[in-house]
Amino acid sequence: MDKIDFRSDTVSWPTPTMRQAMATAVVGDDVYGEDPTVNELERLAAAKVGMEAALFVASGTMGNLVAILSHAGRGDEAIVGEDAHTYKWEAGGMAALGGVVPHPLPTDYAGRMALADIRAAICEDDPHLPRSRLILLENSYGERGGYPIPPDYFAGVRAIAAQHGLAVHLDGARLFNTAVALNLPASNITQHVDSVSFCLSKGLCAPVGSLLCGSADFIYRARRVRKQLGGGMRQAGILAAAGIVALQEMIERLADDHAHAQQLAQGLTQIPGFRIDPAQVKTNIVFFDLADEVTQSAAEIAHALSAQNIWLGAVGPRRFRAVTHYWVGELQVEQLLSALQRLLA
Ligand code: TLP
Repeated sequence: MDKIDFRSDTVSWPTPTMRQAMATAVVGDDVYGEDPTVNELERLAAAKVGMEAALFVASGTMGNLVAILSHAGRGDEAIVGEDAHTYKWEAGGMAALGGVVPHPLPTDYAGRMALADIRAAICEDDPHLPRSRLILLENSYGERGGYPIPPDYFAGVRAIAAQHGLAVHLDGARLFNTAVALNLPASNITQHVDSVSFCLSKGLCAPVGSLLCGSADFIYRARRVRKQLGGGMRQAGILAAAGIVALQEMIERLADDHAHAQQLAQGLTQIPGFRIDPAQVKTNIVFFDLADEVTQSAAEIAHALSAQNIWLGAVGPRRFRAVTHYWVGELQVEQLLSALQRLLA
C-alpha cells in the first residue's frame, strides 16, 4: 500500500493473487444465475458457515439490510445492541427502507445484550405494540474492540428466539476474526443463527463484497430483496474471483493481524499519555484514549500523523481506533508507535 493506514481493515487492497484471479475469472450474467465464479463463491461461503445457501452482495451493510428485510416487514421490531453496527452505522436502513422498528438494548464489555433484557424486550401480542420478529447479533463486536463472543451466548439467544418464534440474524462482518481468535470453526457460532452475513472486503482483503448465508428458502427470498434494492449484479464473477481467494487463503492469517494488534496495545502501554487495556484487544481492533494531561485532541494528533502518511481513526475528542490488516504488519506498528511517541514528547 502507498500509506500506513490503520483507520480500518476496509482500506486493505486486494492481494496480487486476487488481482490475477480477477483478471482471468470466467463470468456470466449473475442475475440469470449464470456466473460460474459467483456460483462457486456462494457454494464455498455456504459451506464455510455450514448453511444451505449464500448470496453475494455488494457490502456488509447490504448483507444486513437484505437479511433484515427478508426476515421482517413493516411495523415489525428488531431487538439490537444499542452500539451494534446494524443500529448505529447503517444509516437507519432497516427503518428507512423496511419500516422495521429497532429496539436497542445495552450491551456488556463483549457486546452482548443480557438474555434477561432480550426476554423482557419481546412484545406480547397486543395491537398497541410492534410485532417482535428479529434479534440482531454481531460477532466480532466492532464497538468493543472486535471482541470475539463465544458460541454459548448464541445458543442462549437462539433458545429465547425459538420460544417466541423470532428469527436471529448475525452481522458477522468479521466472523472469521472471531473463529480464528477462539480457534473454532465459524459454524460453531453460525449453527445458532438463522442467517449470517460476513465481509470479504475487510481483513480478508477482497476489494468488494459480502456473503449473506442461510437456508435455501431464506436465500431464495433474499435474492428478490437484493434485486429490489438494485443489488443484482451482472458479470460479478470479476469480484467473486477475489472473494474465492479470500476464503481459501486469507482466513488463517488473520491470526497475524491479531498479534499485530496486541503488539500495538502493548506498545501503547509504554507511552505515557495513552490509556489502553490490552486485555480487551483479542482480535484486530484497538481502541485507546488520551490521558487527561495531554493537551492535544485526538483529531490534532491524527492530523499530525497524516502529515507523515500514517493514518489513524480519531473516533472521539480523546479516543482513537486502530485496525490491523494484511498491509500493516510488525514494522508499520513500530512506525506508528514511534510517531505517536514523538508527537506526545
Ligand atoms: N464497519 C466500518 C465502519 O462502518 C464503522 C469499519 O470501518 O469498521 N458490520 C460491521 C460490524 C462493520 O464493522 C461494518 C463496517 C459493516 C457491518 C458494514 O460493512 P460495509 O462497510 O461493507 O458496508
